Amino acid sequence: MPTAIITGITGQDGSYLAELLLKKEYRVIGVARRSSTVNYERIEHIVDDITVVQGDLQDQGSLLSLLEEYKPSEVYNLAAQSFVPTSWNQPALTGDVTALGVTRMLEAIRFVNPKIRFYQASSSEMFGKVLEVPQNEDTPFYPRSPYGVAKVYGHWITVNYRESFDMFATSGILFNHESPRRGMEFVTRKISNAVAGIKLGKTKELRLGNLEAQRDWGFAGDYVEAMWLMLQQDHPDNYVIGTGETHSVREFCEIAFSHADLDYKDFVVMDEKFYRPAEVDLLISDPSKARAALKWEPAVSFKELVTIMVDSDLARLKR
Ligand code: NAP
Ligand code: F7E
Repeated sequence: MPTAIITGITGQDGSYLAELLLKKEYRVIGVARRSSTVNYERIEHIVDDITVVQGDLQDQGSLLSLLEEYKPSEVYNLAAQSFVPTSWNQPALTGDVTALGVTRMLEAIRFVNPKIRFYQASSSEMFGKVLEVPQNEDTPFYPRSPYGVAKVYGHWITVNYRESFDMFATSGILFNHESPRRGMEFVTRKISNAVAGIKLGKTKELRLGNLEAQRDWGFAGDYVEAMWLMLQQDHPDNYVIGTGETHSVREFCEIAFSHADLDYKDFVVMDEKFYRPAEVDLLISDPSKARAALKWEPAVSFKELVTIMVDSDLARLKR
């Protein structure tokens, strides 16, 4: 039975990846940071099938101990301060966790067992003010937030440990992926939750920032499959993962509200508060390398994703 360590187990992707690895008969060790209240909402249904251990990307010793104790063959580094607006309010913390945290995990692997296969959760935010459309593995980076800058560091330190120490260190450059488990502050979940609230008479309006921003949105359940596939290859590499389609926040609103027989124009209010100091206007992936090398394809379409999220929030709020 292979053992995998997942940092960020309490997050959206951590929960889907744990489900996938359990199906593949892995022993799953999920790393959660200590908090005063337990935060297992996304993993409640599998918590008895995995081992949740305390650890923190800000604490080198905790990472070393974990690797020594559980002897994994694969480490998936999904933990991060991942909300872009927070990265302007807490830029140093974002750098410490999202950038330096990667080095701490790579160092722990180098000391304990450099043969461990390592996955780094890199991001399309690294492309930022895009220098090429669509974006592939060779597109230069131009990050537009402290989060994007931290992810560029995380990406390059992963590549550097691969080249310096011959480690199996892979970087998955994933475009936005969403699900009913997405955090409430991200725009897709904010919209699906508001649509459900408005439909059920609990909310009156939805305040949003830039409706024209365009993203390549896929379903998180499809994307964790790509993470696993990357670590099953003969060699470590970098892969872009996305749908190859882009849609605006406005389009997301149109589909989400109309799925509940509502018109978004009656409820969406523009609010300067949600504009960013520097915006990423357009992201669209070229995932042809992943398609060819990993035989990976997303299964859920954009429209399906929107309706799955709205239906899930409607069901939840009705309960
Ligand atoms: P998420 O839901 O925000 O989850 C982040 C996880 O990191 C949470 O479990 C969080 O724990 C944990 N964490 C934060 N600080 C930590 C620390 N100091 N030590 C240990 N754990 C810590 O993010 P996600 O959407 O699942 O994304 C997973 C990864 O992929 C992240 O690295 C993200 O930046 C990256 N990514 C995401 C997307 C996307 O569209 N979802 C796209 C590209 C890349 P708490 O629950 O305690 O906060
Ligand atoms: O914003 C616009 C906003 O916060 C998407 C993270 O997982 O994906 C995510 O980062 C777009 C932006 O995600 C609101 O300006 C409009 O252009 O849902 P988001 P993100 O910033 O793309 C990448 C790939 C990651 O790696 C990150 O970790 O939507 N937008 N109005 C809004 N965004 C929010 N949050 N709230 C609004 O009211």
